[in-house]
Amino acid sequence: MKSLAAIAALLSPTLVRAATPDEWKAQSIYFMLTDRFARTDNSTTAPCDTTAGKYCGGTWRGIINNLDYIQDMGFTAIWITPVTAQWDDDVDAADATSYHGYWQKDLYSLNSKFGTADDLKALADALHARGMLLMVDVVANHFGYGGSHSEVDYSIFNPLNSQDYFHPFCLIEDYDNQEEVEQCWLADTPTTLPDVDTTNPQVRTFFNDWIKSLVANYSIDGLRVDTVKHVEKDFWPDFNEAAGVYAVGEVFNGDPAYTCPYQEVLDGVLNYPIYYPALDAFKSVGGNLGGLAQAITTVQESCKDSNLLGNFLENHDIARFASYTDDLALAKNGLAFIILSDGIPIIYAGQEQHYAGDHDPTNREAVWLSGYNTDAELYQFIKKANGIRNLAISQNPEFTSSKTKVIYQDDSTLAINRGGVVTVLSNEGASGGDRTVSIPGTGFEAGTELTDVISCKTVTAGDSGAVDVPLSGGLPSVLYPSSQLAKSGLCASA
Ligand code: ABC
Ligand code: CA
Repeated sequence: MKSLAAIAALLSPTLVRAATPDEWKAQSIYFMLTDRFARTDNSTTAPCDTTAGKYCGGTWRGIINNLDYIQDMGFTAIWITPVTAQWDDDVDAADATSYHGYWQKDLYSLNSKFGTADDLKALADALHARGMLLMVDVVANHFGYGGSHSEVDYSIFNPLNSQDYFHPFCLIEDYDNQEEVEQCWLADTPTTLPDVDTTNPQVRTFFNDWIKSLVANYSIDGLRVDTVKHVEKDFWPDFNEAAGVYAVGEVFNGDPAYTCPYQEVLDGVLNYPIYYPALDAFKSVGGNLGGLAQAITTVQESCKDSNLLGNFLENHDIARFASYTDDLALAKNGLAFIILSDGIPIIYAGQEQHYAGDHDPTNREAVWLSGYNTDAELYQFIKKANGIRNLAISQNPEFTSSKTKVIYQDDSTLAINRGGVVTVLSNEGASGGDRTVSIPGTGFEAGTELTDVISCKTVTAGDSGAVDVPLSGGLPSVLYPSSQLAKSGLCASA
């Protein structure tokens, strides 16, 4: 018997998608702050001073207008910042504002700065019509209020309209004290973040009912869940279940022993455990590739399923990659690793334009100011890396479940094989010279012609799958059988 969801999907294929964790394994995600990606008027000159912390005018309609830019880079999904109504929705406060969307006051209303309910539904429809998915950011840990903890008027919150639904005030100071991390408040003045008493059964019912309706009302395919480590673990399984879609949680901690256990209560977590070693490997010439090789194994062993983790090298909370180094070859190696190793790649809007903003709030530059330049070097690189990943997924049903194997490593080279895509990474940077590295055990049959989809040069696999890989200018090499590139649009095959 077909499930109701399956019948509904048949009746309305573009409206009902509710994607499962397995379907998400095959996606590649472009993440944006709605306020900073695109405006309804399509302006590419509207100023946006990141340090002012004000709304810059991005909207859901703006995203709809620029989906070609995202899809042509090879992305199959987008993640947008929270959609709920905010404490200063219509007020431009003297201080920072809620342009990021993490200061909610009403779960059942939308942030009118970004558009109407119809606009949000139109975004889901526009994505689905392209075969793309919508991931929305949600917050259960706190609400937001302009003022200090002692000034909060709880009656404006919906549906948690009473102080009884919140923890008494205390500020998180010791991030090693888990009880404090869960029960105290994340921030206070100028904006305070009243911490929800998520142990209260009635509160749990509120959240589970809400998430179910949000996903249904706006045809949401997946969730990015904020501040997961600030809520007790046993809150999450029912929440994830009520959502009925893949959920990837934010657990801001680089230690796999701390972060991976959260994958027992949510489908996935953001891959902070691989972020730090990946940054150390590529943020400077001569970076630590051995540490990254080690981390690949540790994460595979510590997390329930490394292919359900969300991989990234940048986001709105951390310094952008280009703030460490403007070396494009290093940036390309970092991107190749994030896109072609275990997990679901997440690229933060502006990364493709090599934006160099440092910490919050300067890392939140408006993408329109780049003019959506599709000739940008990293735009074209991401397009290739996503392209080969999407091709491998379409040709190899095992790709999304296969695990990255480290097949070679020396001081300046790290070679990995995931699902038949061999990626040879370098930490030499753009001034790296020409060299040839012999990579053993690539898994390719002797005599197979391989194309490096980055340089479009070909090599032939030797005995036992050993390949002499030419590297130049510190660029990564991504090897795939030439015969399988036909009609892919990669290299000369277009
Ligand atoms: C605003 C200002 C900031 C100011 C802050 C107090 O107020 O812009 O300059 O510092 C939203 C907005 C922010 C805003 C905050 C607070 O709200 O986007 O602009 O900051 O009003 C999520 C979201 C984030 C969002 C919120 C709140 C949560 O992604 O955008 O912020 O809804 C903690 C939380 C994490 C949160 C992050 C911003 O803060 O756990 O959920 N992100 C350590 C701690 C982490 C901590 C992190 C950053 O510092 O362990 O818990 O994250 O403060 C590694 C360790 C890590 C360690 C890092 C630094 O080093 O393994 O554990 O992280 O080695
Ligand atoms: Ca909490």
